Amino acid sequence: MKRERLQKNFSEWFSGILRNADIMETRYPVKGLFVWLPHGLKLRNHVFAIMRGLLERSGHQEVLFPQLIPENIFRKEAEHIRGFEEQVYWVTHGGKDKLDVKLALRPTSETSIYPMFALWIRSHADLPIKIYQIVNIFRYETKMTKPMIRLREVTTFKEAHTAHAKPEEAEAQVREAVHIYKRFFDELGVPYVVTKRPQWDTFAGAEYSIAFDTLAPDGRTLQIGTVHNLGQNFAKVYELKYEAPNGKHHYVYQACYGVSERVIAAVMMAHGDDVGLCLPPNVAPIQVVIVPIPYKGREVPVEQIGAAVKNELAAAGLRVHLDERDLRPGNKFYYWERRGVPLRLEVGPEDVKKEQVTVVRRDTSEKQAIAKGALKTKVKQLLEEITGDLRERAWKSFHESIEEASDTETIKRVIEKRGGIARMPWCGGKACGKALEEQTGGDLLGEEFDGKTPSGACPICSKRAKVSVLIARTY
Ligand code: 5CA
Ligand code: ZN
Repeated sequence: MKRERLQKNFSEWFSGILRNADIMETRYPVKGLFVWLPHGLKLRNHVFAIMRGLLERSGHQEVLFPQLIPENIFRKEAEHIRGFEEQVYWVTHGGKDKLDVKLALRPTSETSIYPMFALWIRSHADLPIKIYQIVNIFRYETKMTKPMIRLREVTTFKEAHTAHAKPEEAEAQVREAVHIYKRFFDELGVPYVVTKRPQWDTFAGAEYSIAFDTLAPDGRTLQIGTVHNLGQNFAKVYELKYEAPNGKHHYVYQACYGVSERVIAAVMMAHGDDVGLCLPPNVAPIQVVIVPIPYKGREVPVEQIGAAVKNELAAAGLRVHLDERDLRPGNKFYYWERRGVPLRLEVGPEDVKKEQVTVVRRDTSEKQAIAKGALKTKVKQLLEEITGDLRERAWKSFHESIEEASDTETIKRVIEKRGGIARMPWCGGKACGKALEEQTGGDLLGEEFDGKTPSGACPICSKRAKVSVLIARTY
């Protein structure tokens, strides 16, 4: 698979794919808002089904909260407001009437959910609470908007919110969330680094934030998920208190964690190539496409076998499509390649005669014949192989883009010239962190979660390094 055009001009590749692979209509007349098209929406639903499964299996319950938040309630947590003030859309009128209390379109849902937690939490027996919802949110983003990546209406915001009796339980919840997200991205074959964001880049209202970043083909990192330890910051302003067995009242400890459709962009960019999409079988809307190759006078057996193959694979639980359109096979091949269908089956007169089917892998273009009797087993096996190979290839190239650096010149070379992530020693001081960002043009992603203690000195102050930190140019 060639990824030259993709790496050289990622933006153009990305917008081309959205249109040509029937993922998204980008001409909606409001900036930062886009339309999901059928193939894209199916992809989205498969991706988020994996997330739902992971959350349900770890004891999270799905809920659905309203989209509007009264201003007075929204404004309770000072840090949170400072972080979101500039990004909120306000509803000020109902018809011709000016509303007494303005209503915020949720930019995230802490301030909508936690007042209800206050009503639900009475005793220690009500804890822990672990809920999630998949909803739309609005953020008036001022950086350049981009479909799926930086939206003003995020249509697929999965946010989980928890409450616990003890600080160590909130801490453990953060670790569980990190584990869930790792499983999620591993299922999608999307490579990532996990870092603890520097203090100045912490989520508004959180004690600390853990973030997942992947790498776009142009060498910039993309934050694809975050996990926040909220401590008691929200509990104190929303009066989230429980009664302990000894009759004393305590504030709860909280965590929240979120991902958005940005992860779908990450799937597309991790596995795509110059032809177009290349989707992992577990989320591909169509896993196998069958293209009949009829020759004059021999159409009938080809079409019959095509239909039989389709029925057999569908009965085996695969998402399979038989392309019976009146188009040249070559055009059909290209059409499905662009859409990222993992396997193509061809049935021609020669296949009919030999009682076989020809199968072509989207990722490697490898072609082989499968005997009719082995079809089901072999197709399933190939889909599994593709899943593994895609993940491995993506991780390999990701690892190759992370380089050790001990001085600002090397950092610049790593993140600028080639594009990638530099790992370097850092004293942990804010002034040095800011200086590093300024001198290299990158952003500190943060200290690696569960990272090793570094050897070496901070490139700015030359003091012994406290942590290993990652730096990159970011989206
Ligand atoms: N309440 C917390 C956790 S649910 C929260 O809002 N965290 S967040 O702001 O970091 O957002 C979670 C994730 O949503 C981010 O890591 C990012 O991947 C994604 N995201 C945030 N803003 C946007 C946006 N404007 N467009 C697309 N995705 C976004
Ligand atoms: Zn320093």
